[in-house]
Amino acid sequence: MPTKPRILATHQFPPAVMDRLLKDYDVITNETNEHLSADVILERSKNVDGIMCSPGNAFDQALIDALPASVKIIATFSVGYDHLDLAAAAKRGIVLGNTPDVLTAATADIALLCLLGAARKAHTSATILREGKWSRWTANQFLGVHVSGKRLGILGMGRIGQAVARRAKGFDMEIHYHNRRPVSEPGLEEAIFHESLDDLLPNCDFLSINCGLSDETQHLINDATIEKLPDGAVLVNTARGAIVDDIALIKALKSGKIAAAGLDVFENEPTLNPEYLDLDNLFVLPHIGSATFETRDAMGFKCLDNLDAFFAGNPIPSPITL
Ligand code: 8YV
Repeated sequence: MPTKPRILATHQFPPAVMDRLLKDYDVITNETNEHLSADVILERSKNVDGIMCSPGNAFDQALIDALPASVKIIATFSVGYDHLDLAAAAKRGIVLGNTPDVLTAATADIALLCLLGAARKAHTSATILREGKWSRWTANQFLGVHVSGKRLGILGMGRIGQAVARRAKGFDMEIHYHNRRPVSEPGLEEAIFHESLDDLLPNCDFLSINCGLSDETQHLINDATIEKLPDGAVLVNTARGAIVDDIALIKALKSGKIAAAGLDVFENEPTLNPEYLDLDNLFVLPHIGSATFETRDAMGFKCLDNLDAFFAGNPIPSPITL
């Protein structure tokens, strides 16, 4: 029997994914599921043929340069790949794969949860209830921002942005978006394209961030861009925390320039800026965009499909390219 390729799994993945991984590969597992530092990854990568990782592990240039020559593929358990240095991997001839499509629906669902949660004060009202502090119904309590009929601006009209738009149409929202190019997808014919972010921002009663993180998008939402939003806009981020300058957002939430924010991601995860905790106009979640049983299994199987194709000598189904 030919020897199985050796894979370093930086995390414990869902049980069905681990079963398939362990059946088909010789796996170095992370039994305790603790965060692996770059040094530990290097130490465990000796004689490894491939690595299965997640955005928790930054494969920057230093780490990729130091990987043993045996490592030929890195399959990330994510659609986002800002944690991987593409140029460094290309220079080493390391193939990179990700998991697009399968998490589109789950992430778009969470974007709507964040949008509604922020607009309708879900966090504050539920907390007061749970703390036993809700004494009676009154007409002026827990009033939020009306959603139906409002303008939703989407920054990044890729798969997830489009899925957010489709869902928001169910709430009778008017869709505006900024993207590299206009999209012509069924059901989105009426969505209004804006060539620049500056054009989009004044049209956003709600702004949903759905673009990837790159040098161009880091802190794209900052003091200056927030200023261009209508007063009392609602901000939703389910993409990557670093696209928003947290200091600027906190300032805008305090002043009321931004009425409320719904975040599934934030800078420096998992450490939430403590100033956020004093704000009752924040609805925040711990990066659960793709966290359904079905989605996480499908993401794992996509990673394995990438590995299987690679070790069979075929092009991988979901390559990440420069
Ligand atoms: C994942 C994500 O849950 O896929 C991505 O890029 O941000 C999330 O949906 C997370 O990365 C864990 O792998």
